[in-house]
Amino acid sequence: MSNPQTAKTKPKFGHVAIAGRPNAGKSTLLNALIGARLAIVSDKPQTTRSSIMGVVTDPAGQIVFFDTPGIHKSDTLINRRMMQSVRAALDGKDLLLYVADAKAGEVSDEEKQALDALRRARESSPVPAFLVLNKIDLVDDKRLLLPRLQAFQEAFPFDEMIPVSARKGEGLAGLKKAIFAKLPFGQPRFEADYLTDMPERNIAAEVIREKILQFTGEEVPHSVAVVVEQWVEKPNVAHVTASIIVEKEGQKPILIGAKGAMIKRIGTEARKSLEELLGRKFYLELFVKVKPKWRENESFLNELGWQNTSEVI
Ligand SMILES: Nc1nc2c(ncn2[C@@H]2O[C@H](COP(=O)(O)OP(=O)(O)OP(=O)(O)O)[C@@H](O)[C@H]2O)c(=O)[nH]1
Ligand SMILES: [Mg+2]
Repeated sequence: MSNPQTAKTKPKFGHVAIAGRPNAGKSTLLNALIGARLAIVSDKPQTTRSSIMGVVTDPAGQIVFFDTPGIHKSDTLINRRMMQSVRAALDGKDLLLYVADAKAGEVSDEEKQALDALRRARESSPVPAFLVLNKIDLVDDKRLLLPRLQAFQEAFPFDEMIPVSARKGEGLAGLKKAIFAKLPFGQPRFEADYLTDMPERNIAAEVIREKILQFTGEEVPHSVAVVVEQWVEKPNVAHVTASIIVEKEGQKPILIGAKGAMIKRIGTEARKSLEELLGRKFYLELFVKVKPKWRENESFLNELGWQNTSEVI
């Protein structure tokens, strides 16, 4: 017989993947759950390019989350690599969170395609899946949520459906509780203050890319990659040199701006975010370089950390 006292105190441990369409709010959700702005966020689709791990430590146990790139068409080499990263992140997890935009209305064709990808990914290992209906702060008439939830339930056999606002923090306590209820018992595997396995170099590159996504228009975002070239630790400050890679000569002046105003703004804001995230001082030096067709360049993508895997979602 189980003792209710021990059942209550026995910790839970599990791996949870966060998937969904581009722009659904997956990275915002990860950040809200772990309480740090670890994954970069923007209003442009395809912001996240590779899987990002974030650990939540709670009195109920520990959850290792994996934020993933939005599920979209694998039409270029970079997009195929992004989808391989989703596939790898879904593999062997205890639970999947499928994030969808509550304000987007009915289940679109793109959404159905993404759910098909999820279904295929689950074929090898039938893990439970929750629908996280996000951005409910944008739905004024909350009665509209019910038919949306029903439409999703018809499209995919979700174990649970939870409406939330990742931005406002609404519904997140309930979501966490539902996640813990589904996870197996297990001891924590990380120190209580452990946040991620992401190397600081990658965090710096991502923070710089976030500022570029925020400050530049439609033309630039998908053409940009950031590479940290040098990282020198000095007594009170880390000197970081990074290159912003673009595809065309014409994109260089957009990033540099009039009298260097844009690159200065990107650098200043990235430095502030980095200092807040990593809790120490940084000195950032940024360069802009042109590398034609880098998104189709196999060795450059490998250098950026998108390893090739044989499976495609
Ligand atoms: N109003 C509102 N906006 C949200 C909410 N969650 C996310 N957003 C916004 O939605 C946009 C996309 O958020 P992200 O977290 O980058 O979305 P994502 O799913 O990670 O996107 P990709 O990485 O491109 O797949 C950003 O502008 C967020 O601020 C929410 O709960 N409410
Ligand atoms: Mg994202």
